[in-house]
Amino acid sequence: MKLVLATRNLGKVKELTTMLDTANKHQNIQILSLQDFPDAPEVIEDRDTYQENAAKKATVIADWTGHRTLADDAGLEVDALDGAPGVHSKRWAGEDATDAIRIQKLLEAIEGAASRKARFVAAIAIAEPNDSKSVKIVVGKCEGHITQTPAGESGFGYDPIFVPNGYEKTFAELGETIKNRISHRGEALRLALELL
Ligand code: ITT
Repeated sequence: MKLVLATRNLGKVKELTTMLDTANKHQNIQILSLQDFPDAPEVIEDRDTYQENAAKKATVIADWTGHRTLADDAGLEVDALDGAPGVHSKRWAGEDATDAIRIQKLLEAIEGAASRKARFVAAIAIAEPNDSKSVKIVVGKCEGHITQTPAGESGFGYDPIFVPNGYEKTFAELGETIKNRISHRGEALRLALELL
C-alpha cells in the first residue's frame, strides 16, 4: 500500500516516517512524501480547525497524486494566551518567521503570566484519491508547560520550550524516541493506523 505524507515540514516528515517504519513491522506501507512530488500544489491552511486544515491538505494531495494521503495539522495552545497561537501556530509570528522568532515572541507574550500551561494538538487526516467523503480524521494531544528559556536541539518548532507533563525536560532535550512515544502526533498517528 502506498501512502503519501502531505507535508513540507521536514521535522514532521522525519517523525511520521520513523513512527510508520515501526508500524510497518505489522503492515506493508510504502511511504512517499512531497519530495517525491515536487510539483504538488501548495495547500493554503485557511480553515478554523486543525481537523479541517488536515482534511483539506489530505484531499487536495490525494487527488493530485492519485494515492492514499496522510496530512497533519498541528499547533501549540497556551492557556495564558487563551489558546493562541493554536491553529495559527505557523504564521502567528509573521509569514517568514523562523522557529527561533516564534519561540521568542511566545516567551515575551507570556512573560510574568500566572500560568504557563500549554498543550500540543495534532489532527491527522487520511484521504483516498477522488473520494472526498472518504476522509478520516483523528486528533492527538499532549499536555505540558512552557519553559522560561529554550533548551535542547532535537525536534522542530516549539519543541525547545515545551515540557510534557511527567517530565522535567523539553521535547527538544528528550529526543525523538520519547517524543514520538508521548506526543500529540504519536497519539494521532496510532489512532490513524487503526483506521488503515
Ligand atoms: P505542513 O507542511 O505539514 O503544513 P507546517 O510547518 O505548516 O507543515 P503546521 O501548520 O501543522 O505545520 O504546524 C504549525 C506550526 O506549529 C509548525 O510550524 C511548528 O512551529 C508548530 N508545531 C507543530 N507541531 C509541532 C511539534 O511536534 N513540535 C513543535 N512545534 C510544532
